Amino acid sequence: MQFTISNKDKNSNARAGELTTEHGNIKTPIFMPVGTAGSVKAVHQRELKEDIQAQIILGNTYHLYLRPGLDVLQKAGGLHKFNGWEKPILTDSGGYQVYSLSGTRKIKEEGVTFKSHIDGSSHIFSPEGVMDIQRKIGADIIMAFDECTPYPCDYEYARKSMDMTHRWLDRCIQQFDTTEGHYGYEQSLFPIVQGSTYKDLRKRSAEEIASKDRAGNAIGGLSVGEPAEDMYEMTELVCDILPQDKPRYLMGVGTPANILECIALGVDMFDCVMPTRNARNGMLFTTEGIINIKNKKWEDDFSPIDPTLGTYVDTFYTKAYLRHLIHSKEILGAQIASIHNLTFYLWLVEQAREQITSGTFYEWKEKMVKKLMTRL
Ligand code: PRF
Repeated sequence: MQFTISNKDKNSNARAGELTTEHGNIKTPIFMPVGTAGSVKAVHQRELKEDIQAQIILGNTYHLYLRPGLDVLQKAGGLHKFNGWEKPILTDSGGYQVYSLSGTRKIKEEGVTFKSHIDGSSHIFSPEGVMDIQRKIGADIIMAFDECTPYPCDYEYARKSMDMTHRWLDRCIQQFDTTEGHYGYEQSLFPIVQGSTYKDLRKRSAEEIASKDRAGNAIGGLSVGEPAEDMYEMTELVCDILPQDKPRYLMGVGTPANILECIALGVDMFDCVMPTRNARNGMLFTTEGIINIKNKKWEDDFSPIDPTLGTYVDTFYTKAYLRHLIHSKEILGAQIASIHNLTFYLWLVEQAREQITSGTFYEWKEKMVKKLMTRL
């Protein structure tokens, strides 16, 4: 995997670049739609590719391992073949889903034992096991096994957890570097910085992760309930330490404003369930600001959803019709709203990229952040 930076912003740490994988190139900064169980909820692959123009999507080790399971994925020839998405895929390691989804779980040095949220069966995720599973799923980018600390988190817990995440990383690297992919294309391992909201821990973690010299690096443990200011402070501190010439991925972030602020701090890759999850509840991110489509205000507004974006759903369907569909819990409402929100997120990072390239990113970002968070 290669990463080339084409432009750097003069007034911030934003950069525009390109990441090369064997399933295609990814122009950065990029937003990655979340496809937890091998599907981006309510959106099919042709829409993802042609309307939304997604360049890479996410999958989750935790979900895919539990269902459909590795046998099916291997027989299919890997996740790309199974779900028909031919472009790059990144899988999260389960280091986060195990904590947020499974019921009872026990974290030990060896790994995490947990019960499936589907049938209550017992499983263990270890750093080695999670490398093997992600090899079999076949993502282009795979994530190290980590513990994402909750917020708030006391200093001692955060320190011990971070040290364990670092020891787990060494085991991930050992396993990853002594095994091969199953499907003949290259896979790359990204380690994850932790350290909660403690500056000294974040610094140590970023130095440790940087020293591993992997193809890209991730920042975890943020956007878990801490104030946005803390998230920006930690992201800035970590970006200053992580290598300049490698992509930086901020996990699970965030709102459109969070994304623009973190691009300014030097982040290249983002993912978040917000555009799809909020879409299903009727919250739309638009080029003019945030809309709660359920509000009475839109009942007889027959204007298109967001014509600036130019996609089929944004120019063809009206706000009033989408409001009706969401109120009636029609599946089509979830589909239209999800395609719209993802198109908006991909449009936003593309705009950021163009602004970085033309040297006007910082001024544009300041204006956009205010506009995008306006409630219409
Ligand atoms: N670790 C992993 N996945 C994640 C996170 C993390 O800390 C987060 C935190 N925002 C989202 N997804 N492995």
